[in-house]
Amino acid sequence: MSIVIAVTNFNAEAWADRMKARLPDHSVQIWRKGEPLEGEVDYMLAWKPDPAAFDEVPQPKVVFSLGAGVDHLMKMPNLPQAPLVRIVDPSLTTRMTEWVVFQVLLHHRNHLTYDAQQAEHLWKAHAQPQASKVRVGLLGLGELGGDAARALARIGFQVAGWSRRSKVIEGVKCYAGEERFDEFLHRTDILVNLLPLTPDTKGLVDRAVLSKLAQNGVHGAPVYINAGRGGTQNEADIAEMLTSGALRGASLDVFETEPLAEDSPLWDAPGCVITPHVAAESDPEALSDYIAGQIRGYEQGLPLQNVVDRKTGY
Ligand code: NDP
Ligand code: OXD
Repeated sequence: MSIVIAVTNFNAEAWADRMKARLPDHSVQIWRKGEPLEGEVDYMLAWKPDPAAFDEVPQPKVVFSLGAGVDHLMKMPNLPQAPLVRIVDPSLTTRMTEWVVFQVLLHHRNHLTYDAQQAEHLWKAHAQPQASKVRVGLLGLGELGGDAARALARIGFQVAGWSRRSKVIEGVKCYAGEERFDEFLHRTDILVNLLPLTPDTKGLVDRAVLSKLAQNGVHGAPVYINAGRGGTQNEADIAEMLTSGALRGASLDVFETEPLAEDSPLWDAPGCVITPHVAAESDPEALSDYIAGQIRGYEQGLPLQNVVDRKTGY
């Protein structure tokens, strides 16, 4: 059985070493453009590969995305028809929940104001509403959105979420489908986007959507937070709404083009927190265990887990 690794911006050698250590009876090769591979390929491990990889690598039986998102693969016209498996792992989920909870609390507890005051050596208290007065809404209630929603509910926020199919999550008001989208937005003070990038979600969060967020929240204007994918948002609209005060704040980990351009107005937009796609930097050892476990199970005849639905794109 053989594994091929095709990655950009990841350490291919380290991935190869980890897979060899876990599956010593498998051959592991690294794909490099124009360099022929030896023999058949059973499994391909891919992260933002050069599209030529799919022309040069013999048809694999399974493709593994080395991340939770698969938009980097779904956009490739020559993606093989083999099952496409994505990462679902606690080492990733818990990190994402940390980032989301931290950003929600940062805006809720007015941390940017206190940070600016500290720079001025200014001792000045501001009114602090309780979490139970603040309505957080999550776009996406999947592996990541569901976990973050539960954590925020435990802190005491009024939590709701929106997904494609209806869901039941204790302590979380669940909305589903386009017909309930506006209702969900109207009750939301802090919007957290954890949607995958698909044809249906591309450019979804624009001025029209953000203008539907609650205008009567205890903090005043709403806040927008995104750690899903930048392609689901309109960045010019967000920058303008932060500047005009239509948005009180934002926390953005993902952008349509990464790295974010040096001249993007988002860097200096008031109340905007920017992190460089690190919300859920995950542990490569844990992800390698997950992939090796899936390969072992597959070879014993067990079904693959977390296979992407090609029709919906996630
Ligand atoms: P899941 O597939 O588990 O969840 C996706 C959620 O989005 C589901 O609740 C799904 O609805 C919902 N959804 C998808 N399309 C629509 C739509 N058209 N309308 C309404 N709801 C929709 O994904 P994960 O939670 O594991 O990951 C989410 C995304 O987070 C990834 O795709 C990736 O892009 C991003 N990510 C970012 C990271 C970072 O460091 N910034 C790290 C890891 C992931 P339903 O439940 O009905 O299917
Ligand atoms: C992922 C990511 O999709 O890191 O896992 O964005």
